[in-house]
Amino acid sequence: MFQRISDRFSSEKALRSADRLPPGQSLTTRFPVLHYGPVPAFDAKKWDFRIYGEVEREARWTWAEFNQLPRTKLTLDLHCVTRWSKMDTAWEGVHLRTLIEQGVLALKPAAKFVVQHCEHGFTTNIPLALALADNFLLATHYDGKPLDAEHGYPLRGVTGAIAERSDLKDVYLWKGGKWLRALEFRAKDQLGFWEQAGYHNEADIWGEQRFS
Ligand SMILES: Nc1nc2c(c(=O)[nH]1)N[C@H]1C(S)=C(S)[C@@H](COP(=O)(O)O)O[C@H]1N2
Ligand SMILES: [Mo]
Repeated sequence: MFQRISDRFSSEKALRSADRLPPGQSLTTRFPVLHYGPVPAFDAKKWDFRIYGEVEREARWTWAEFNQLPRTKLTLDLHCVTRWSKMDTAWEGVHLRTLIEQGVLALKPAAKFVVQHCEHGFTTNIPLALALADNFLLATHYDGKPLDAEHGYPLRGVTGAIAERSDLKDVYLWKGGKWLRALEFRAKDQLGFWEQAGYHNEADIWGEQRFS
């Protein structure tokens, strides 16, 4: 027990000096589950994923169609506003910039913000620049396996920090919506569920933008 705690302190110290552990955060090796409301059931026959708003063509994909999209692997450090951080998490899924590059998705110039729409009406909003950045993924897999139900199966937004990529904007984990069903591209920003409840809209982990 004591050895485990002292190991954790020495890895926290190493990560802080490597600029990977943001202020006010502690390491965990578990994967905590955080959300409001019940875990939704998945029915492949009814599930769809929609893209709408400031786009050239709105889209609606079935689960089978979503699984045909080009895939990307991504390693992220996750930082939760409730002060846990989990490093080196391995994700796989669909990257929005790839969809644009391959002509699957075409945005209108007016698109500046993205709202993630999830089951049960949960929403979270991000700037377009973050939605297209290397550290945001529409994830179907965690650690080589399909997502666990409580972590968002079958699809979630996920965002975090990439080691050595200080050029990216890093935000708290709530900016990734679990049980994702649609992306709405918008000209104007619109606060999501936790943002309306008092969480900071920008959510920068290095500036500790936790609450507004
Ligand atoms: N649909 C949905 N997604 C959500 C939330 C939620 O309440 N509903 N909570 C967010 C919050 S506050 C956090 S910290 C992360 C937690 O993800 P995890 O449970 O996989 O750790 O999910 C985010 N995505
Ligand atoms: Mo959270």
